Amino acid sequence: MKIQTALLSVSDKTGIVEFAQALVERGIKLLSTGGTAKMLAQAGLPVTEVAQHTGSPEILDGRVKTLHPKIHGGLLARRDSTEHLETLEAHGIDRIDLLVVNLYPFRETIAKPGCTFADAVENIDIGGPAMLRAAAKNHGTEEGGVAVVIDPVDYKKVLADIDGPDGQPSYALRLALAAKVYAHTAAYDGAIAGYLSSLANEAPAQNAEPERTPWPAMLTVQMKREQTLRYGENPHQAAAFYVDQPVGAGLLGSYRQLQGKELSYNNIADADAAWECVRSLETCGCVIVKHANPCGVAVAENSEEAYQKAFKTDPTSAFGGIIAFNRPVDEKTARAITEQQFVEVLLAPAYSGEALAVFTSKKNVRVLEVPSGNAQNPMDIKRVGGGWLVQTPDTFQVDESLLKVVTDKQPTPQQLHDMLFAWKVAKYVKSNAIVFAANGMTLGVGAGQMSRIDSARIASIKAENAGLSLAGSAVASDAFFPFRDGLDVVAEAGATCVIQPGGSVRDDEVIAAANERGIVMVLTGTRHFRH
Ligand code: 93A
Repeated sequence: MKIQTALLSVSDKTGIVEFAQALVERGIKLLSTGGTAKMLAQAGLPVTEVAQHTGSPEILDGRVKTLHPKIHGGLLARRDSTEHLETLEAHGIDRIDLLVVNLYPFRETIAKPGCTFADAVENIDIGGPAMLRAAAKNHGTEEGGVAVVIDPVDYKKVLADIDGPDGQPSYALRLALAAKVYAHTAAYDGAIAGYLSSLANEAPAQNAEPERTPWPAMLTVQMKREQTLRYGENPHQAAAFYVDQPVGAGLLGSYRQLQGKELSYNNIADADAAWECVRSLETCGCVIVKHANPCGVAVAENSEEAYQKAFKTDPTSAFGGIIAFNRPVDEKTARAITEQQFVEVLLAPAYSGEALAVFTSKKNVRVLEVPSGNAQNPMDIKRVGGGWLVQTPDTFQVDESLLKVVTDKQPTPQQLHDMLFAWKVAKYVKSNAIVFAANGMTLGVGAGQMSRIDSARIASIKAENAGLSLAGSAVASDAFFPFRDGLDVVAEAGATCVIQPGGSVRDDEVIAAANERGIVMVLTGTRHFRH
């Protein structure tokens, strides 16, 4: 069925004049609402106002413009039903074969600072979604149906099909466009529900039960597609990187890529792990990450020294790693990295011109600048089948005043320093995490094991492989030792002080073991699981 009539009613008027012009050139009659019609008429295009077409003027400040049987009948009549088509005839209703609508900018409106409730409500589009849903429902069959366009990027595809052998949008295109519509209207309604329920949570009725959690009943997130990625975690998975709107300075989403190959999905995930860890260090530091776990973390006088120390923890794993700094990178540091290892991604708040010149010789290395800032994600979100798990981020920090010494032996200032450093790193290591450290440098990292004792064993084996001595080192355990065996392993390896949350039913047994071995143990009272 050739397209006879198109209805155009758009808030985002990008490309609409050119598209309408192309439709007119193909002999298609245009119907349109107030603002859109005005724009088309100004461009010299023949257009009939919907109000004139239906014989009903726009009323209630435009709240009712297209809600009319002449519009919805024209969209909804089945093209393969003689009865439906006869009904149209009987009522003098024209078929509408192409619908071009995009909605009142509700999400953009509520994102504006100072948006009033009245602004928000007036930007809830009613007539637009009604037409979109009607047209999408009637996308039809191979023979014919309604094509519905919600996104200006699809204008070209529709024209290409009209110019093709069928003279109308193909069934495949109509189906894809219909699916896009329902996804869009669902998200649009979700945003409205989220907005209203957030207000409902803000102002509880008098004498109402207090809210037990700060979580809104509906959640709306604003994200912009920053980048379509070549693939996801694996080549058979499609992927994209979406960035919060607005994104806070200091968070990975605010990065600027200065050189190098396109970022991959895994690059971004690992870069985030490295960046979050390095920005938690107060003094000049470096973090090397592989597969989302730090394989070397160090603090030092300058970035170059910090890098050399971090590299020493595990030179084997550092190969192909992601390296993050919390201070500007200079030429010396850049040279140390490029001469010593293969690196996938570099992150720092700034680079000197000389450092950037060094990296140009390694043109594949992705160099990211992340502006300084201390924004935090407002929430952590994890996808599970059919839902999302939401939590506040793990921002809790212990300091010396919160530590409880539980052994006979008291820590020396150096031990305290080493334990707090190891503890800081352990927070960024996947559970079960065991981290050996001394003198502002990790010595062995055991990550992601299902039993704590295995993490302890792995951490000490790694130190041995890297030729590092654990004698006199500090150990952090991200959660309590359920039995004394894990403690025995780290003490055997040479650790002389241990920091851990405590809270196991066998704490007494574990503390007794520490006393027996003459080592120091301090409890934080808080754990840092990371999954
Ligand atoms: O106010 S509405 O909810 N009631 C309607 O009947 C209606 N019909 C179209 N909003 C309605 N629209 C929307 O108007 C469209 O979704 C589009 O976003 C906008 C285009 O208006 P104009 O052409 O006047 O700029």
